[in-house]
Amino acid sequence: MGFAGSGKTTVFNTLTGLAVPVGFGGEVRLGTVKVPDERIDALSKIFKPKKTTYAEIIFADIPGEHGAEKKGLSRKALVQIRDQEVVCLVLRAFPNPALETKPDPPADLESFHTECILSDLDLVERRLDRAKKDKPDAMELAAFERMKTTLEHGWPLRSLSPEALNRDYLKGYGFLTDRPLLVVLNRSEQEAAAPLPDELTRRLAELHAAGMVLSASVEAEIAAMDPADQPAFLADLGLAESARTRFIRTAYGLLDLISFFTVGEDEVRAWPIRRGTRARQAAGRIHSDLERGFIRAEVVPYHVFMEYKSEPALRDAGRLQVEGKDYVVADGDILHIRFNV
Ligand SMILES: Nc1nc2c(ncn2[C@@H]2O[C@H](COP(=O)(O)OP(=O)(O)OP(=O)(O)O)[C@@H](O)[C@H]2O)c(=O)[nH]1
Ligand SMILES: [Mg+2]
Repeated sequence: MGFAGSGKTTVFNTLTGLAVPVGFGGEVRLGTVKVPDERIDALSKIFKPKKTTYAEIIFADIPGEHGAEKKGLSRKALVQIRDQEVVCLVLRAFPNPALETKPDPPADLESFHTECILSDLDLVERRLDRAKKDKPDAMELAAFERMKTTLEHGWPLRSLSPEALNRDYLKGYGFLTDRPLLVVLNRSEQEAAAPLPDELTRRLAELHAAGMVLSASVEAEIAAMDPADQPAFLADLGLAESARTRFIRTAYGLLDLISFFTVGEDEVRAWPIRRGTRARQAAGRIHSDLERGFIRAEVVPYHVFMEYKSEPALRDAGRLQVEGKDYVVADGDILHIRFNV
């Protein structure tokens, strides 16, 4: 997401390695990126499966609103965000000759935030108005009143902890300020490696958002090169890692994601989940039947598996952990779900 000409499509190209034409407008585009994982590479070497599946991130590039008198987010764009799990806001920090205004990232961040607040407030107020007629659940009403006060103070809904706000009442609404927010500061090439300014870092902390810096046009060119050539070009910019690698790490940190693995001759696969997910819910990521008919999980931490390198060897050594539905899955766990439906 972002205002017109902030470099969204260029950022999209940088992250996906695609070469969608930049310049104004266009349609919504999707691009998929595999999340590299050396553990999946190693497991794949051992199992030689028919299929190796990495975790994926699907990016949607949503065009900005052009020609409008004052800049803003289009209705279409706002509707689009509702479908996304995470919002990535691109802030322009480079001079764009096609635009009259000078770059002002902090101001753009505030306008974006304000639009999202107003849009959410509108939904909340409409619900509260309706509540005057229908017979509302007192707890639901309290949740919406709480949301109203929060938004009126200019605070995003994501700042409310699960204890402070029961999100069961929010299902089907798609509140914009409840989405995790990752802000990308899109800079000129000369500043590609400079850290995020303190002012922005502080504001992002208040908004419960994560941030990162990139220089989209030059990094998009690098992303389109042969992977072997990329490190040298990145080093010239003063960067140790590609924008994609930095983005994935920031997004995983923001969402507190970890991966568990499933292995076998058919497929070796990574499954991203939120930290704290229990075995039964994790099984549901694979298939709803596995969640419904969950019996137990056989668990082997990745580093333990790599000591023995085969399931029979692990079994003989008594290193297969058997866990129930409430087991909290750890990063790198290899799971085998026993189920019955
Ligand atoms: N110098 C410089 N130019 C950039 C950078 N990122 C994007 N641009 C240029 O800015 C212009 C707009 O970039 P786009 O990626 O099309 O911007 P957008 O946000 O997708 O635009 P809309 O979808 O029309 O809102 C293009 O001419 C880009 O080449 C950057 O990091 N540095
Ligand atoms: Mg675009």
